[in-house]
Amino acid sequence: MKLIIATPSPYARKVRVILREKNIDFEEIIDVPWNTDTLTLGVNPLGKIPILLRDGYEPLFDSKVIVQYLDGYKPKPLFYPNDYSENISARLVETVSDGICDSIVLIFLENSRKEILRSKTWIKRQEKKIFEGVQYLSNNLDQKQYFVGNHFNIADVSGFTCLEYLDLRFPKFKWRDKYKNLVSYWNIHKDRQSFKETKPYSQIIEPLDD
Ligand SMILES: N[C@@H](CCC(=O)N[C@@H](CS)C(=O)NCC(=O)O)C(=O)O
Repeated sequence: MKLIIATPSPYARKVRVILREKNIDFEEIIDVPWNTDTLTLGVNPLGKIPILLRDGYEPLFDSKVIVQYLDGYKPKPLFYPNDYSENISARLVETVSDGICDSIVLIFLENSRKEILRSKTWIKRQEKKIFEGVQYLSNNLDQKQYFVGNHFNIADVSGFTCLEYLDLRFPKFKWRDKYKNLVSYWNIHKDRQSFKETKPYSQIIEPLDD
């Protein structure tokens, strides 16, 4: 299997972590999906990474679809819990974490436009989603070691990845000052090998002209 990724991407990171946790052999191909020569062309009509390439089968895209596929391909350890109620709760945490990352990406892109073209109202709208999303994660976690149930699953992969994406792209928020339970959580999980090997870092993207 091959996985097309971008090094800062939190969505790609979810899949990169889970492939490692499941001990599946794969090759990572680094792309910059925002650039004109992106490898997503003709592979994902939405032009987004992550994309999982499998010999003889159609490409899979969207982190949730890929993780669902990997859970079927190699069920142990399972990332979408079998228990119905845990499954829904874990998907909610994943949805909020991904949504926070969506807003961070939108702000990042808005800020890469010429200053005169940037909309403060749009940025504020996205910031509200980030602030309320992180509050949701903190309330949901409470003092637990895992977001859902008593095992590491998709909720933890998404939640942890989201926190480190905040560090990379939205450090001015300083979530560590306000959410001590998230800090304890981050400390518990930060040395996990799959997280250490996939720490996000920036890429150079082509500037947006207009
Ligand atoms: N819902 C998608 C989101 C993927 C996504 O937005 N990827 C970004 C990189 S962080 C991308 O490739 N963006 C390129 C574009 O929108 O043109 C998932 O979970 O995989």
